[in-house]
Amino acid sequence: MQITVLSGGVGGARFVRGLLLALRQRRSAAGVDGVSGGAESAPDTVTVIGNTGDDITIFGLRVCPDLDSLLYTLGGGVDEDQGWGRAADTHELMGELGALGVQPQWFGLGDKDLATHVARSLWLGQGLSLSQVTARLASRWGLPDQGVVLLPVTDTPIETHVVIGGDDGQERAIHFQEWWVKERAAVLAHRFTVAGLGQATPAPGVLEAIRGADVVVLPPSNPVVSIGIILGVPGVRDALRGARAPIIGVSPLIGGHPVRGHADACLAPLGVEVSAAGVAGLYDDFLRGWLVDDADASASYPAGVTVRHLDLLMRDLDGAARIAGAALDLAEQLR
Ligand code: FO1
Repeated sequence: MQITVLSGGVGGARFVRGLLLALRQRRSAAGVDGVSGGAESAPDTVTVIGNTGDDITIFGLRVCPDLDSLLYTLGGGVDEDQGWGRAADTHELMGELGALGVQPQWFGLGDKDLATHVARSLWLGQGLSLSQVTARLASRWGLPDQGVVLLPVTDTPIETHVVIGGDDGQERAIHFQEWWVKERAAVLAHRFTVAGLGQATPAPGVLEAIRGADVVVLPPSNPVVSIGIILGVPGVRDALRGARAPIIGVSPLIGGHPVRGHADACLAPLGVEVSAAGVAGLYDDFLRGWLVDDADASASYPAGVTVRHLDLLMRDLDGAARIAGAALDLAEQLR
């Protein structure tokens, strides 16, 4: 199977890790070798299209938080408690920069994590595209061995900015990370803008991965600042509308609350109801199947979308595999 996933950071990465387990379980139940496939069966390929709107340049280094959460989680190197950054990292460099008075200090970069940003920035500076750089990093983390191809949604630098009200009553835009991390999304967002989006083109392989997929999955990532940014790259939404594969989404909201992150603060400026039904409405021009939590079973969903309910809390890897398996089952029924 060719499975294409549109992903943000932490939630998307944990979902993809569960998806890989679900695929291994299915292949083993079917008596087929898990990773490489047997002669009688081609291996599964999971292409992950990652959001790059969260990207930021700090200390002259290009940081791609969602791509890195995917790399570290799938590669077994993530800080499991945070869901981002490296496990058992130290913060010597940030400490020294702080002692020198270098700002910002609100964005915590561990020493091992910084190696990724140094390498990425070096390679970008040498003329490699973000896709090429991401492929190198993916090899370091063993993604190809797992049948995973990680693509940034675009090689064009894009950055999500949040328009907020200033103390003087004038609006001003701040970088998404400043709003998300420094302000904890507690400052009212008036709207989101994405610098560079108008000129952005899908990275090589992105549209092909959508058009050629057997199933496209939207994991429980933020519908506005993760999935919404991917959908905003010219050509991506049209490719989804024209996809031959069923497109299955997993609600990031349970009982009207985000499982993690600040999806509620992101939906409010759009005037979208903070609910599984509200999020489904954002995708109703291409969505075929929608997984919601048992708590949201009785809501009314867009016509033409097949809804299934289950326990959607991804407590651990097995839970993520169970949810990913339900997405594959629903795709099978809709194919
Ligand atoms: N999230 C935080 O809450 N605080 C941080 O200091 C922080 C630093 C950071 C550094 C690298 C990285 O890849 C991610 C980092 N994150 C941090 C997570 C990130 O801000 C967000 O969770 C995502 O961008 C939203 O998907």
